[in-house]
Amino acid sequence: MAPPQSTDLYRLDEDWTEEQQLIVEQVRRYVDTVVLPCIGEHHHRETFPEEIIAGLRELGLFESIAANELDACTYGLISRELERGSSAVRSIVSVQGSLVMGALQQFGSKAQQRDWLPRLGRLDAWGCFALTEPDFGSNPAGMETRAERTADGYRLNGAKCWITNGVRADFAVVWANLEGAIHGFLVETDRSGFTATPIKGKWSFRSSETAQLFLEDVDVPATALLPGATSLGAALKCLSGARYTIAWGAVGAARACLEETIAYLKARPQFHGKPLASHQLIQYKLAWMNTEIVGMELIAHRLGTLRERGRLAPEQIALAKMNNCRKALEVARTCRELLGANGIHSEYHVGRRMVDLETVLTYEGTEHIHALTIGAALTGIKAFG
Ligand code: TGC
Ligand code: FAD
Repeated sequence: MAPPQSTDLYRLDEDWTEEQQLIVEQVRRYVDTVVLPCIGEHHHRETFPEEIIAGLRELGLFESIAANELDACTYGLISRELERGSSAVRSIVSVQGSLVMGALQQFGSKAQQRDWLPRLGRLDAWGCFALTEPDFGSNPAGMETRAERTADGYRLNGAKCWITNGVRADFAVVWANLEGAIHGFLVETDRSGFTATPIKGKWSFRSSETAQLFLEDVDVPATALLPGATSLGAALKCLSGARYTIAWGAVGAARACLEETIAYLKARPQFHGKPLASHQLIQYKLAWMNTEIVGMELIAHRLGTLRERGRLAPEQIALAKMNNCRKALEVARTCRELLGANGIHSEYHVGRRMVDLETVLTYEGTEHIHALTIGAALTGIKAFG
């Protein structure tokens, strides 16, 4: 029998520079030695994996983001490798890096950037991104959170829902309607009138902290306004950055499911002592999954190239986010099935990955929303309403 091949059948990893391959190896080692040994237990207990933070800090990833040093494909590869461990861990990068630091870098004043970026980069401070509301998820344009001018700043009132890192955050990037247009505000979470309540009882993203935020007459100074964020388009630009990391991350989640499943199928005999991996129907499913993963990775790579050229359009990100999340979830569900009863047990990672991918499919724009973005680009007709 020929020796088994890596699941990277198209040798896509050979395209990366030596430096990128070293970074991939470094993040992979971190995931194997720090994330994977503890993440299942945190998922089970619904607790945040505090012990992974020191290693994440040592990787220097957030300092590179703060210094604008990461090229698009390296950022993508890091997201892919982190999600080999856990979608919830990759989400830390999407929120702290793309949404929060991204909002500061694109729309913050020099003073706001100076105050927060170095601390966020060292993970000495945390931020969260508060767009979704209880009654406005897919349609943030309808938000009810309001800002009004005061003598020396703004007063905010409203509620935000499903906010990742909302309890841990030192400040929230709060999107609020000011005089008919949506603006972004940096709101320190210890301000009077600001409350963050954890959302417990999730069956997906259990190792990620999610919160509901309440703002009751929260007064902030004039310097809290993100000067460049004066329309919903600003929030959507931040989302573009995070959706990019999600498209890459989904590749890592799917590949991790496939690799765990192949190892399992080779070790488990059924029918005449033959390993499950030797049955034709099973090999068909492995082939289908690997083909989908190659496709996902090619899309992510192309997205990276477009981003490096500064030519990334919303519909291109929508296509990658929609396709890669849906395909990753299908791969995870198929792997779960191929592990039989063991597929529903926490001794294996596929079940956790599968339920986490349900969140990944929904947040940062659902499948329908991305399909409608692509549809609008193809036809010139917006069909959201
Ligand atoms: P629309 O009129 O289409 O657009 C308003 C303005 O924004 C511009 N724009 C974009 N700009 C950059 N990137 C994009 N992706 C953009 N999409 C639109 C657009 O050109 C326009 O600009 P201008 O200058 O003409 O004003 O807005 P709409 O109200 O019709 O909404 C469009 C829609 C439905 C696509 C948008 O609302 C949407 O994307 N909805 C989904 C909401 C969503 O994704 N929420 C995510 C919340 S954050 C989150 O989930 C974090 S998860 C955290 C974790 O990883 O743990
Ligand atoms: P809804 O908008 O109510 O949609 C429900 C269903 O209706 C979906 O299937 C959707 O596709 C469909 N639908 C909606 N509109 C249309 C339409 N026009 N046509 C066809 N179908 C439609 N938000 C933040 O702001 N910050 C965060 O940090 C954050 N973190 C999150 C973490 C987790 C674990 C989760 C689960 C969510 C998080 N979110 C966050 C919220 C997330 O972005 C929203 O859940 C998402 O945008 C969808 O909104 P919704 O849940 O209100 O669903």
